[in-house]
Amino acid sequence: MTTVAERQIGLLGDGEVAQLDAWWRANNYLTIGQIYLQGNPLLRRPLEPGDIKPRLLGHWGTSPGLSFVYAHVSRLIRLTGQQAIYLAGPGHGGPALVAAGYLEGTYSEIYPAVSQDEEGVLRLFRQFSSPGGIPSHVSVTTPGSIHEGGELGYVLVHAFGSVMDNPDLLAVAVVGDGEAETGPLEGSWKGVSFLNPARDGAVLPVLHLNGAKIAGPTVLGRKDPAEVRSLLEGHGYEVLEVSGEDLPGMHHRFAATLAEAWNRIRAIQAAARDGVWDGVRPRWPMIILRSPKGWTGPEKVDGIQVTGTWRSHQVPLSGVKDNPEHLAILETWLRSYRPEELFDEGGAPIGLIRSQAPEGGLRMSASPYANGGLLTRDLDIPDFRGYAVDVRAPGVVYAESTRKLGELLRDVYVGNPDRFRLFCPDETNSNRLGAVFEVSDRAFAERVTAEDVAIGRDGRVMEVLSEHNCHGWLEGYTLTGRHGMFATYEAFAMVSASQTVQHGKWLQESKRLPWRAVVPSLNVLLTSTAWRNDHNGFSHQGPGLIQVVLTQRGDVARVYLPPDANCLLSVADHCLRSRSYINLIVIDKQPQLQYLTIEEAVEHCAAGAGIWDWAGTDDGTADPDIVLACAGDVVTMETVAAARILRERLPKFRVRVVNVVDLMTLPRQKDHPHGMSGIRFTELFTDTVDVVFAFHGYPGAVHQLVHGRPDADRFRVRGFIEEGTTTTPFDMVVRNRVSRYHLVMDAINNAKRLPQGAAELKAWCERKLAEHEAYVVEHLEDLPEIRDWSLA
Ligand SMILES: Cc1ncc(C[n+]2csc(CCOP(=O)(O)OP(=O)(O)O)c2C)c(N)n1
Repeated sequence: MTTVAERQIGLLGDGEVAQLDAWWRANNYLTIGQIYLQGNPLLRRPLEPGDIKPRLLGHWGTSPGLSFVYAHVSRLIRLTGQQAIYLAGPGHGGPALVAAGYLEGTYSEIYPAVSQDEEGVLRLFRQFSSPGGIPSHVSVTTPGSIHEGGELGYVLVHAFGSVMDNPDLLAVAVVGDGEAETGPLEGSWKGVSFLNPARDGAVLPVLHLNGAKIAGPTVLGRKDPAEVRSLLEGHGYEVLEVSGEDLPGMHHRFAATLAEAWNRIRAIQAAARDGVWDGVRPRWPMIILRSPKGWTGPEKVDGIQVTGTWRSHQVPLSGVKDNPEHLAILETWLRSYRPEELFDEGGAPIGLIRSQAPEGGLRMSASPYANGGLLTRDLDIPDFRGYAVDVRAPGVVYAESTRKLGELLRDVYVGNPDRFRLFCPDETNSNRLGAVFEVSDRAFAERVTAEDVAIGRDGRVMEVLSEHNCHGWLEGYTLTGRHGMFATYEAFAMVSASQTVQHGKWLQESKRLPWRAVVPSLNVLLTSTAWRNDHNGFSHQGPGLIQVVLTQRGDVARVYLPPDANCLLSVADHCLRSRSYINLIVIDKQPQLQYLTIEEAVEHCAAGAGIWDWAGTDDGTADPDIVLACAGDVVTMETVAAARILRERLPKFRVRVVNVVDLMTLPRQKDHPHGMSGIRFTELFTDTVDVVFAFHGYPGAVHQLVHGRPDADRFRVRGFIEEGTTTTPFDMVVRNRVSRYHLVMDAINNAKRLPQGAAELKAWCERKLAEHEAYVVEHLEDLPEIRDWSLA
């Protein structure tokens, strides 16, 4: 990287002001053109109503602030060679970022039809916010973006995730003041408490206090500036401020402030990298930019103030096609940027503007960091078979399955010191993944005391009590090409469920764009599940994320419910190697019965679902009397136990046990790429026999999945029906009517052929349930025959 004196970066010569100003004017012009124009793109003649789009869509208000910052960061890159990416928190300022990519040439390189001439400018305008075109937000289609900014609140989490283990990267993250009111954003300032200046890159937050959101003032915009400063200083930042609207004064002041911030970052990093860091968490710089919303736009419209107010948020001039006065204001506004000076005869940006762009991949719109698949290197994963539980017979050995995964992840850490991280809201040990601490501490940049265990500056296990931070950091980490896993309590995955949805949309969209290199999958491990949160009560019982992921498109959504440790290892290995999916893995952390040898597990997981001959009484010669199906560890145990009861007490009753690991094998092939063939479905579930399906999550999910399969109504699904409290493990399955006794009764009630003794067995089940109820109230734990149950 070039060494440039602070004075040189911070001081703008006259030529540089002209250059910055021209670039910014061109960007503003192109932004407004995208919102308004469908013809006459460079105003080579007077504006006419026919030049105006029929539907005026887009956001002007935030855009000039976004492009102002962009212009200055580009200049910094040119002077210093700094690798930087740009994240626009108010992503609704999409046209400004699209315009930036266009002015840097990247847009035309990726989308040649949007050429560097008048025709290309027209295409740029016409495609924006129009059918078959590009969305109004900074989206997957926007070169240089890893952050859509549609659902506000995540700009800093993405920025922090992107710089972890990327020591050369600077992530400039513009935070909207409306966005700053969201819970996730407020929690995300804490990212600095987890950065290591020697090993990680830097985030430069630019809090853009333009004072307004869609329809009113913002909290931070109206607060006493001293309070805002205290708030951010309290988070650990060195706060630099720039305010005003005067030009070129704002250019001078912003350039000086940006230079100060960058030099401060470089000094922090140099100290840490030269080994002279005292270990105290650095006070990273950030910038507060106060500039008017809709800066440089029409001051007043119809006598009402627009610039500097919420009225400039979207389209400050409406009804332009039919309102000659508004048409005239628009023309004056567009001409105020002097387009004839900015674009040459052919319509290409003039050399002065083009020379503002950094070289090649240093252009923020072309940064490989923002197209992370280009930088992805496969994980070095040891053979997962080496971590297997020794299963000599099914249903005999108990083991903590996630502990085995923890051992595998430990060795993934060892093999990939620069490209794998585990993200977890303070539960790594609780989730039995603590083996990772044998090789890495938790990352922590705040004060460490003698009482702390496995916490330190060099740690790379990310623990912060914020599902939003964990999820968002992992997104930023994977979108810049690295791999990871987010492990969380099942119930609280709902805290960040919306992020899961948004990331799924991003992945889905990116598959349509050949220039977007595929990135590693987002792996989410849900553990401490509903069925074993009996000690924590109803608040901790919620398997809702499965439901959420099921609704996502088949090209991105994957849900796995490994029943035991060996299946978990096989599934985890598959997910860690995969690309561009949301992989949801659900398995509890408590000691649980183990069923399959590692080789059987590999085969079972590859098939996604299979008949467990050893569990049932179905000899395969004819259709069984009933199919007992299961997906999920605890309900699998109940199913295997139910099958055992039926075998012992109704030996002539033919029971088939089917276990489903990959939930997405259930839908039809046309509904999901993992869907099993009709022939295979019939082999497992028959076409006519009733299926009692014990499911880990909400029963409706299975009904949704088997929709369209032969006689789907024969699926009787038991699952979590929102019955929960502080109780025993078995009482949880009883309360939700998915216990072994309920399954036996369901099997009897739904079988077409009933052997003798069925009525007596049902009565026996009722007695067992009554016995259970009385026992747990009296002894505060489950019956020994339940607690210690196995197939031994
Ligand atoms: C989570 C979320 N809630 C609501 C919205 C709707 N919305 C879009 S823009 C906006 C105002 C944003 O204000 P600010 O962050 O200050 O951005 P700017 O003023 O720069 O446009 C709102 C509420 C959203 N996009 N995301």
